[in-house]
Amino acid sequence: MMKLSPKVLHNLLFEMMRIRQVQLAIESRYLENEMRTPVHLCIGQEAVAVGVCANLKNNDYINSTHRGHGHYLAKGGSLRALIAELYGRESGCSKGRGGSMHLVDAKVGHYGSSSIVGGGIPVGTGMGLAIKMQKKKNISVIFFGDGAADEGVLYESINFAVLKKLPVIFILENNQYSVCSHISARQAGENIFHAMPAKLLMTKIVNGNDVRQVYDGVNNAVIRARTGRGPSFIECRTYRIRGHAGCETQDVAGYRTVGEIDSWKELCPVASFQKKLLKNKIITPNEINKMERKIENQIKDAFDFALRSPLPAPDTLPLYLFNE
Ligand SMILES: Cc1ncc(C[n+]2csc(CCOP(=O)(O)OP(=O)(O)O)c2C)c(N)n1
Ligand SMILES: [Mg+2]
Repeated sequence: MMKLSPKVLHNLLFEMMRIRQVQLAIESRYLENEMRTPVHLCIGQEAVAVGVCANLKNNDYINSTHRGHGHYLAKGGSLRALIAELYGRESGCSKGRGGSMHLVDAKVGHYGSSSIVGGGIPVGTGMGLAIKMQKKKNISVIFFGDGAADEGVLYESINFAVLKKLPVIFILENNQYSVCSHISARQAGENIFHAMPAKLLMTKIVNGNDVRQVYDGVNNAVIRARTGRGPSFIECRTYRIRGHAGCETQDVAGYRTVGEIDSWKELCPVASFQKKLLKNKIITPNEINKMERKIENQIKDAFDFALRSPLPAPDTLPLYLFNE
């Protein structure tokens, strides 16, 4: 494992705790029906967003998915603008027009999440091509789920990225489900992608619930991309604790067992990292308490901000449309 400073380790923990608490706060208010958007919570998957984005610079690009709150926050997106977006407010990151599945913030290199499963894959690959053609130094990182990996566009995009040696990193966030369908019903064999010779495409499988494993795996891929050696594919194995969409009570029953969910709760990426840092005396309980208070305040501030922000004015309805 790479040696990381206490400051970096604290930051990894803080970011994961923050994403978890934000998700819980959204969930707790979701049934009020004031957030008029479907939400796909990433509870249980925080280590992927944080471990990946901790390796990136502000001007690196990411493309995200419908389950994208964690990616957005980890890449430096504004919490106020996220919550305002869920409430459909003009001050939201997509001016209240996008909702939870269409977050965007070019200022921090977040070039959008998409409700089209797999939609970000060709876009992020194209952004890698743009970087190369413009001789820029940044890289393009694409988050996508195992459901998106069922689609042909992934293989076309990987082939193109390898062919053109693009600075692209494909991050497969394998939470084992596409809605209610388990991966074993959809994929032949154990590994989704392992067929390319290593020289062409660096591939790696990491424990997606271990932020250190994700960080280290992606670090190598980032170095490879930045030094012009081409794309990588990192599969992060994880689990979605909540249902496909909405809050806990809205998960449909029957497609997975309580025992399965409980066994993954035991592997919570946030609690396990917290425990590790405490055990190794890298953090104190008091420092964790302070982080919790800080996060609570940030969340309260963001919800207050969202709720006092205006809705988009009706006469702005025709703006931001393709109407040629
Ligand atoms: C092109 C397309 N096909 C199907 C859907 C319906 N759909 C929405 S989410 C989803 C599951 C995606 O699973 P995965 O990529 O593993 O992401 P996860 O929900 O697990 O984060 C599906 C099939 C869609 N939105 N877009
Ligand atoms: Mg999935």
